[in-house]
Amino acid sequence: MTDNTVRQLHTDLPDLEAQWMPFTANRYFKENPRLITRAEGMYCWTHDGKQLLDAVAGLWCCNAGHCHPKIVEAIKQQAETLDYAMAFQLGHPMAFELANKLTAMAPDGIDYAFFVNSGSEAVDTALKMSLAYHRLRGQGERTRFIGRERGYHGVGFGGISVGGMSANRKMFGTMLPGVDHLPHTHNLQENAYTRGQPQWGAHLADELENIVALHDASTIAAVIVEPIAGSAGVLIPPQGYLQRIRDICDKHGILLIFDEVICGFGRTGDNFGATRFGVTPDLMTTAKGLTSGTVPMGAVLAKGDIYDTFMTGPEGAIEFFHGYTYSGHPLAAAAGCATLDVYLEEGLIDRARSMEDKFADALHSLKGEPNVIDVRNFGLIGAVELEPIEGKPTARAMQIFRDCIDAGVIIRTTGDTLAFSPPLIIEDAQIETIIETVRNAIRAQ
Ligand code: PXG
Ligand code: PLP
Repeated sequence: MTDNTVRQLHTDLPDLEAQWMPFTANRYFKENPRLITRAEGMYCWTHDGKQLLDAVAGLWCCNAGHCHPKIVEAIKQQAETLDYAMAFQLGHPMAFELANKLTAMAPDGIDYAFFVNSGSEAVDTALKMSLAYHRLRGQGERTRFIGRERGYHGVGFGGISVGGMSANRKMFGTMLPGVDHLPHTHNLQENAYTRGQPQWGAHLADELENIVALHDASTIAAVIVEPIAGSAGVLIPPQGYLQRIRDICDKHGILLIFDEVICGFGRTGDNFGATRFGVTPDLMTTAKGLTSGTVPMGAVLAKGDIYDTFMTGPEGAIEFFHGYTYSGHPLAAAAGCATLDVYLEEGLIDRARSMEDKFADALHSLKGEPNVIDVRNFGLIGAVELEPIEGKPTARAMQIFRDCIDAGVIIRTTGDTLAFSPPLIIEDAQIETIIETVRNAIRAQ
């Protein structure tokens, strides 16, 4: 850890009014501001000099730890050399290098990367790729998407339509038409306190057959699921569940999209959820850990067959009328290349795997604490679910979140679930600090 005495402090806060903050209680925050002004490794520092241990890697993204020197240096060098290059009909080397590195990490058969700037854009891109793919194959009537209850796929209109978190949907009208949802797999009666994948629940994948029977396979373009649902409370796929979804999609010619925005880049103790669970989708959406959170970037990874299907029109013509000004942005691409090198050179993905048992032991030691009703984990993802205070859902978890910050640890809450997703560089003693801080906060309730 760094010497605290040399850190830069910002004790004078800027005027906070003009920023409309995302997914934040704006009025509470502006009355009780807590700004992060510096970060390094496992730690962040607030404007008033408080050190915080980061148990969620920013927002599930800083997998290599904060301000990794190799990644910082790569971004600096790139900023000095090439700030921006036209992304359409021109290119620059770093984006191609990153595509090579990324597809080398992906499951066999996933050979192409399309760059975007966030997980939400990755999801919209993958949905559009699915529609266009079927149309190019003469199956343009395949227009439906199947998501899942309690899924989170970002906040674009595509993502909230296939997503299954009602708070993120209810204010925004009718969204995309023709979307249906699989049931979620969360069931405390059957699966409370499971370590890793629950045994119960693979049969819930069969609900896809009923949905197919209702709409007819010929109308369905793609199924999109997170290998592990993150934002809606860390829902681990039951044993065999993802394979059954894969089999049903194959049977009916439906594309399978894994949303790997959280599961990618070591979070599950492997390169991706797909590689850890041994199930290969047709398209994968990624973001977050791709640049270890340093520069916004996402990527859709596609099977060769999908790319090839697009490459059939006249040469010299644009094959996919889609892309972003900042697709493959040089700073993001440089950050991505350096990040993937760091994961590899420092063995961080293996490290995540080697830490998962200790992490699970520590989390599950919270069983029996007041109001704890479940503990679940996979890789370096963990969750502790709490009994809500009657009439005040989310209040208990939010109070624990605030108490943990006061005690020097950043955790994340979703509903009345506490979520954990530390940087992959976490040490044993830091796991202990996180869990004991959370234990005290739970007991103080
Ligand atoms: N898909 C999945 C599976 C995600 O987890 C997105 C898409 C959207 O990514 P962008 O980059 O557009 O935010 C996500 C993002 C939380 C939390 O604490 C999770 C996310 C974002 C912010 C907070 O649960 N996931
Ligand atoms: N809106 C306008 C007016 C634009 O010109 C553009 C891009 O050229 C966009 C939105 C999309 O921006 P981006 O490519 O950064 O997603």
